[in-house]
Amino acid sequence: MGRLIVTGGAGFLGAGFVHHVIRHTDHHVTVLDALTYAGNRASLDGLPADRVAFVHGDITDAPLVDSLVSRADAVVHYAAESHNDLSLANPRPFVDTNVTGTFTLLEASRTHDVRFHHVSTDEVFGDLGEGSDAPAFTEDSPYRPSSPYSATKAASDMLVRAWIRSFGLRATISNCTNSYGPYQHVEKFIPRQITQVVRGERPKLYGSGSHVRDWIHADDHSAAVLAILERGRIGETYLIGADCERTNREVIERILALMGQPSDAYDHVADRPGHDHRYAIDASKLREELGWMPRHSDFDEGLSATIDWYRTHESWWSAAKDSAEKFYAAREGAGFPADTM
Ligand code: NAD
Ligand code: TDX
Repeated sequence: MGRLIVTGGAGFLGAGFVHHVIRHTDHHVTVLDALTYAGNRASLDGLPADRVAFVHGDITDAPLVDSLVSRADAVVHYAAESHNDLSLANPRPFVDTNVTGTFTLLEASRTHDVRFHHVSTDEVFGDLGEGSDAPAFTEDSPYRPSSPYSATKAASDMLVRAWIRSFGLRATISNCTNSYGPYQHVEKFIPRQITQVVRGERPKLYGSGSHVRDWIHADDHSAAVLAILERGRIGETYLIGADCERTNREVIERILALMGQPSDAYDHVADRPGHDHRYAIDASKLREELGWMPRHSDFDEGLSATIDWYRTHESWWSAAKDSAEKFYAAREGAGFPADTM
């Protein structure tokens, strides 16, 4: 394989993947990242300069993308606008980056016959309904995205499938569940609640908190992507998940307990419009074909380590926390979303 381009490598999962690749392989990596509000160069600190290069640029910049891809052996595509709440406030950048950006990368990869791996989400399948004991999503589940974010991710998956079928692009797709761990932006659920407690504020639970997410540690997600990149069958989609379903209420209560707070020291706030109720993934294909297994299967242990990381890396998240909380406060001040209170 050799020379990888990792798009979005200054983001949560992209940075985690670059660290994973440097630890476990001898590949060289070029990170292509626009350093939006979600990117942080410090997430790449400590990596060897002779194996990791950083290019500050946009995946919609076709000449730049073409020039980088022409010198690569594979593209691992993480870059995206990734936050559902922001996609409800302003969907435009989601279409630009997630759809047009993916298209730009696909065109360059087809031109230069470069192996492509597309990192996507379980949210493309929509949700399993309230109180549902419906079986988890599989690779054959129909696409039924709910939010502007998940709709643009679904669109990008469809583009990749079309480039495989129509142009013979050597590509694979992965759809993973909610990931957690170090370097995750503080707008997201788990780091938002941990950093609330660190700052002496109360965690914020949307609606009743009965919504279910299927959690996986970011390092297990990275290991799965690497296995698919190196050993996955071309043209195939693999679902990634670690069988760790929890309600949001349970997760907040665990965070509070692990941080020495009373388990009811949180606020219920207005629900997210169109809030997906439950996600769950059946990762049998990945486990059986590629022998992948999650290593961080103890959720409490993973949460404790993540809490320690945020406690000891306040300078990494402090400025982002101020702006994320301004966004949430403005939204609540505007009565968001009045009709679902
Ligand atoms: P993130 O928001 O933390 O990081 C996104 C990165 O992409 C940032 O560094 C940002 O600067 C960069 N970026 C954004 N627009 C860009 C552009 N136009 N050009 C170049 N770079 C750009 O996101 P994340 O949580 O790390 O998610 C990464 C990928 O994994 C996304 O494709 C997401 O859909 C997918 N995914 C995430 C999760 C999760 O739980 N976080 C789960 C499944 C799949
Ligand atoms: O303050 C909060 N309170 C709360 O109850 C926040 C920020 C979220 N929530 C709820 C909403 C969701 O049910 O927690 C759950 C998780 O929320 P997010 O962290 O925003 O994640 P989600 O919307 O589930 O999407 C995530 O997983 C799939 C990532 O952000 C996506 O990029 C990924 O594709």
